[in-house]
Amino acid sequence: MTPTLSPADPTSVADPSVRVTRTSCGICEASCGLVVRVRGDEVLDIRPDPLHPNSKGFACSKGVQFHHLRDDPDRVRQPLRRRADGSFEPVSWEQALDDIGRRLKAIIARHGGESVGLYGGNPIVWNHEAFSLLLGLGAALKTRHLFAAASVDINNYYVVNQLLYGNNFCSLFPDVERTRFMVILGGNPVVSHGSMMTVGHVREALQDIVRRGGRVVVIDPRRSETAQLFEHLPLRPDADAWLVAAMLRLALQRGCPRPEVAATLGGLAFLQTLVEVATPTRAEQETGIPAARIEQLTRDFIAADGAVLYGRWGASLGQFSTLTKYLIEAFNAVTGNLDRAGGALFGHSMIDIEKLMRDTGQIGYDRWRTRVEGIPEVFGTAPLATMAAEIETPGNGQLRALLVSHGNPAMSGPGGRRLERALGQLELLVSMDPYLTETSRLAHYVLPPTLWLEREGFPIFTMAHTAVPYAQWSPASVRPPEGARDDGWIFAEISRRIGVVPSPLALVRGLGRLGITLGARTLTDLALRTGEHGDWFGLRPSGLSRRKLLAVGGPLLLKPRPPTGVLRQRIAHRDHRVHLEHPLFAAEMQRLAQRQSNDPAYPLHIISVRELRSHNSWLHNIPKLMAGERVQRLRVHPQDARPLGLHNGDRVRVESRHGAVEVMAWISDEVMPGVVALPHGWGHRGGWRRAVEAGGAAFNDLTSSAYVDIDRPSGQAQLTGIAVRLCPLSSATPPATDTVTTSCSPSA
Ligand SMILES: Nc1nc2c(c(=O)[nH]1)N[C@H]1C(S)=C(S)[C@@H](COP(=O)(O)OP(=O)(O)OC[C@H]3O[C@@H](n4cnc5c(=O)[nH]c(N)nc54)[C@H](O)[C@@H]3O)O[C@H]1N2
Ligand SMILES: Nc1nc2c(c(=O)[nH]1)N[C@H]1C(S)=C(S)[C@@H](COP(=O)(O)OP(=O)(O)OC[C@H]3O[C@@H](n4cnc5c(=O)[nH]c(N)nc54)[C@H](O)[C@@H]3O)O[C@H]1N2
Ligand code: SF4
Ligand SMILES: [Mo]
Repeated sequence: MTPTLSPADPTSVADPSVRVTRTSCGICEASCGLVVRVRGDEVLDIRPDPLHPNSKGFACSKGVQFHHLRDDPDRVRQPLRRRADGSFEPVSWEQALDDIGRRLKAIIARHGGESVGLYGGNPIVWNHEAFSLLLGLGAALKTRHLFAAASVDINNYYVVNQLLYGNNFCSLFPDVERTRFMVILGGNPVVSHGSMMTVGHVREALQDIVRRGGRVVVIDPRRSETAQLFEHLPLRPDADAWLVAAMLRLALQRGCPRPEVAATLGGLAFLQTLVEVATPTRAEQETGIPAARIEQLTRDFIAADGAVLYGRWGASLGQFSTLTKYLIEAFNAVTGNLDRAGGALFGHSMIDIEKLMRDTGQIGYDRWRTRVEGIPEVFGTAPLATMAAEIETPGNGQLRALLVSHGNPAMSGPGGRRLERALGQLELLVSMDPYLTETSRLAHYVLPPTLWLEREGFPIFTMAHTAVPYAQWSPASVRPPEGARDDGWIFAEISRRIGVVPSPLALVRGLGRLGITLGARTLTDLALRTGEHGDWFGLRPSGLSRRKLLAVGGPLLLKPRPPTGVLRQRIAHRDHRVHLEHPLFAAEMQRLAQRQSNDPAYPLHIISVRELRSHNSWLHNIPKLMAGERVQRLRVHPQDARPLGLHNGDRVRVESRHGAVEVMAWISDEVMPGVVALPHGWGHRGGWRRAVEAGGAAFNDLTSSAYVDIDRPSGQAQLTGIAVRLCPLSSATPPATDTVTTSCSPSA
């Protein structure tokens, strides 16, 4: 019998054998509210939560199919130890943890805590306990080898937020619900469901902008699923900084900022000098967008009553991502759109993450630099692009042991094969992952974790950018399978075995040594209870606590909208103004102006594609999500395909200066001429059978983690706009003589 779901009370069911929980999805940043129905240990179904204040009854196929991942026959269900021949054997938790503890202790004794590293991948964002313990263990070991997926994603935000607003985690986000004009630079929210903005049913929310008479302009080298629905302006990959600098120059010439806005900004004269080089002519040359269009866009933006320039992944993974993000913030600021309805907003969260991260000592930039390449730290972490060099380079502080949680760096990290080789050289690699991934297969131990559906939690990060601020702390919806353990528990057990207390707080470490344990969950609850919405241990009976939220069982509305008019209060600098001046930005502008963007041997540029039914590298093993014979296809513009004699379905070799992959070509004008586009997350080599069968090639084999190829200030790798050439492997028709590339390497 299938019990019915009541929209008035999504948890009411007639069947007493069915247990219903309300939770939030832990796959992407939309963090949609979900209703999960369970009988015994079986998840009957997962549906959108119609009463969730932010996601408002929306969920995508990944969220509602997640129980198939829980039940996947390829899921690792007991700790595995790698044998000498590369195969794995099951071992008990005691055996695995004791041996890991012993080996770590020996490595630390010989080489110090610095020789141990930690990597937290993207899904750790939905596991605040594991994230706290990962940071805590890093602090206890005093290691600088603390890596986060943020460094292949948003470290440019975290650098700019720190310099401009005084806190890495003070991330402003677009007021999609009220804006009259939204410019999307390098984002595809119709597929990604939004990043660094948590907007329920984002496609509808964007369409509403147009319905209320506003505009949405999508600036993207590819006519993405979002661009197809709105105005599309193609631009050359990794030219965003030129576009925004030119728009800023024009805005400043047109009398921006107004005096009352200027009073909130420091460093206007610096900014003015900085963007001088970005004349409309130069910007047209670099971006491929006609100067007249850039001028019109700027005029329309200034004229709109509430406008926002939103730059995301595509504008964050080029070689100038920190500069680009800086220019975006500066543009919103000088046009008077910071901290106003319809512009860019400061978030409002159940737990003040800016304060939490400051109190735990994470906040900062460039307090130290990486050992080998001298890249600045960002909120206490080192960039993933430096991991291979830290493993490869001998000397004091060499990285010798690594614990990976919620991540697949061998696939999602830059410089693909180099990183894979480096991971293989580690004295100890532990991968906490539900699958035998490309990373896990290199590990000495694979430890099976619980999944978000199977543990208590809340989306601490995405709550900081919600269009509708709410509070939620969900119970586990279903028991984990027998062999799985929470990542947080695993970190705690490893810490115990090596004799450290995993906390960034010296006080907590001290108490721990006296035998008094304050768990990560207790401390997060403490932050909630003593915060703006807290119950202050009964002093404010209407306030919130973990216990209360678990008892409520679902989300609670905190405010109908995030606040405005809070700029002075939220900026952490002593003068409470936006700091636009920093020598780093001048140096970056100079580096940009001197860039040589054309490499005649590699005349095309490749960009990465995100697909609706994939999530980075990890949902390709779910048959329902792979239905319809999904294949990986390289999009090639007809103008570039013709001289090579390329047709749909032909095999083609893509070569960059860093590596090569062989893929299937698909001729399409959705990409602009000169640009090819390939989905990430294919070309699996691990033990997830369906994913491996799906074939394809690993995008990141084309990327580099070398110092010369990264965004210097953030250490972020270049994952978009990489120069490549195409070499047809099998083609129905012979290539024409004026071929785009003449110097392909002999193909394998
Ligand atoms: N070419 C290219 N490269 C990219 C990107 C791209 O678009 N194109 N995207 C970049 C971005 S934005 C990001 S965020 C990074 C992501 O990089 P990573 O976070 O390193 O990698 P993912 O591919 O997301 O892998 C996540 C892993 O976590 C595992 N996992 C899922 N849930 C849990 C859990 O609850 N506990 C534990 N322990 N493990 C879990 C999954 O099985 C999977 O193996 O990749 C970056 N790399
Ligand atoms: N279905 C699905 N959803 C996801 C994910 C997923 O893998 N699958 N991953 C999640 C993660 S970890 C993240 S970080 C978010 C990211 O979410 P978004 O920030 O929306 O990123 P993408 O969807 O990669 O869209 C980036 C867009 O930038 C364009 N682009 C590429 N290079 C450039 C460039 O140089 N300049 C400009 N202006 N545009 C460029 C691409 O063509 C693409 O349309 O998505 C999340 N949501
Ligand atoms: S949009 Fe993202 S958060 Fe929402 S259900 Fe899909 S995967 Fe989950
Ligand atoms: Mo990401």
